Amino acid sequence: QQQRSALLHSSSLFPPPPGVKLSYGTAGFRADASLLESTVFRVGILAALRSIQTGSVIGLMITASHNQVSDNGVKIADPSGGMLTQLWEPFADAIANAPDPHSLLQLLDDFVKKENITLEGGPAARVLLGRDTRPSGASLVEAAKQGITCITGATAIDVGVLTTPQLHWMVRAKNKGVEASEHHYYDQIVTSFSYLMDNIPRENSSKDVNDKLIVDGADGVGGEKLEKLKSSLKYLSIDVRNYGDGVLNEGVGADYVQKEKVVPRGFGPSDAGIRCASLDGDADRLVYFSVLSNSNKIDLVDGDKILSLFALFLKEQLRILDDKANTSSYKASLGVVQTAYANGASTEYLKQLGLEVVLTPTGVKYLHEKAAEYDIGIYFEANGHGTILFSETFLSWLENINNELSSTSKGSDQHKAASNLLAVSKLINQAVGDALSGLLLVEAILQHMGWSIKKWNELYQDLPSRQLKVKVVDRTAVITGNAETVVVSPVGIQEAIDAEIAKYTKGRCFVRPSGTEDVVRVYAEASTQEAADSLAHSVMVIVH
Ligand code: 16G
Ligand code: ZN
Repeated sequence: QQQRSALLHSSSLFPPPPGVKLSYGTAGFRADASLLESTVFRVGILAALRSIQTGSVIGLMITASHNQVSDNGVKIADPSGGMLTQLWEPFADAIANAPDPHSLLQLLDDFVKKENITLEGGPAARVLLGRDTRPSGASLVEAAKQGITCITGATAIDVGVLTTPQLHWMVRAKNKGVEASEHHYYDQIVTSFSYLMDNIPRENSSKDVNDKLIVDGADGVGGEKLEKLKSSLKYLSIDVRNYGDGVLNEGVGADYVQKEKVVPRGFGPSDAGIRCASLDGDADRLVYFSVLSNSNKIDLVDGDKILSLFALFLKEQLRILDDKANTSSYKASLGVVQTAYANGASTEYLKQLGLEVVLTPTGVKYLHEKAAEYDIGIYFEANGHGTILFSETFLSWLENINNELSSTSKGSDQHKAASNLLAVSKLINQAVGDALSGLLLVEAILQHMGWSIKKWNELYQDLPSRQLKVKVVDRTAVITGNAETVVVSPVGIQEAIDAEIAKYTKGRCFVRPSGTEDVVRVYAEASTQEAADSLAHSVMVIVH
């Protein structure tokens, strides 16, 4: 009863904006920040309920990633540090859109019953609250706290300004019962990075791999954090630009660089030849690029190429480890997960390396789930979001082998391979794609290989591609199948698209409704840029 009146009272303080319908979408609620207080308050309640149900710490992150600074958003991290279970998404939609406190309470009542959540006498809710650098973040965190603490016994733990992956990492660490502060996060990535750097093969350490890296911080949290972190990174000299003075995501950041294929603000022709990287607004995406001389154009090294670099390195470490004679063998499964946006040339390259490649629909939750099926699952979206997942079974085998090798053949190639793999599993974020730890892994591997960014970029040549968006009356009318590669409904559309594709050499094209914007997206690829443009345009006409 006390609980009910607390909920009724607090929710009356956070009325939903009239006439706005919000949806949890691919990656949480996003909207103009001024519309979000009520939603964030309600997601706070939801997070507390999820914490009670799972008996674990839950995360709540306030961010709108690469979107403009006036937007904001909110999403939940589940006990594993991954995305909120998809089973709860419809409920998140329902409570966000409940018109008044009474209907909200009714929905909560029904949901608590349906999900068997014990509000009294069970475990108390604990929710970690993080936010990016958006000015609207502080007051939204307050709204979230109000929501969380409506639930009797619940605690909101404000961890301040963090990157999205740091918050996910902390949730995961807390639930594993290990040290989970921001300091421990840095400690873990710096230690494993230094370890990998110290293990560099001698023949490569003398090669001329530039140790200089310029990073575009998108004027967001990632740039700010990296600027503080960089002094503890051995063998790497990082020049961080856009770490907070300019407007977040405006002409900067991984999304801008990847989509526009031009230099971010603060970069220019004088940076030509130097390795550059760009983070997005909440530092869960990473792309590399090099500036072309005498222009504002770039050579983009996207998520597909980061994935290829990781895959190549891990495959090699596994091969070396497999050569061992004195250890019990374990056939580790290595799988690669992409979406339909992966450049066709990358998929072909990975398959030709002998790797198993699978496609899933767009959105981290789908890729992550698939990658978790392997001993080592590498996933990346072309836009730069991705990570590497290691299975518990494989990791404990690896720990044993590493110990064994360190007593029988310390310093051998096998021993190094085993410890490199262990270091990668600690460096790379096991909860979600993380631009900071991804960047350090790229840097370590480039040094291992003795490769310049140019050499890396030449692994394969991207096929020219074009992306367009189309405003339609109802984007939900477009239903896709087979990892978004075909349109299932309305009927007839796919046949028409196929007929267009058939006109082009290496033609590939698909359409899908966006999960974050009210548009249908078209992606086309072909052997020349003109052909890719023209294929995209003719398919746009079909969808219109
Ligand atoms: C979200 C997704 C990202 C996806 C993008 C697609 C997460 C954390 N983020 O940003 O993975 O690439 O949406 O947007 O899942 P779209 O549906 O508008 O094309
Ligand atoms: Zn992001």
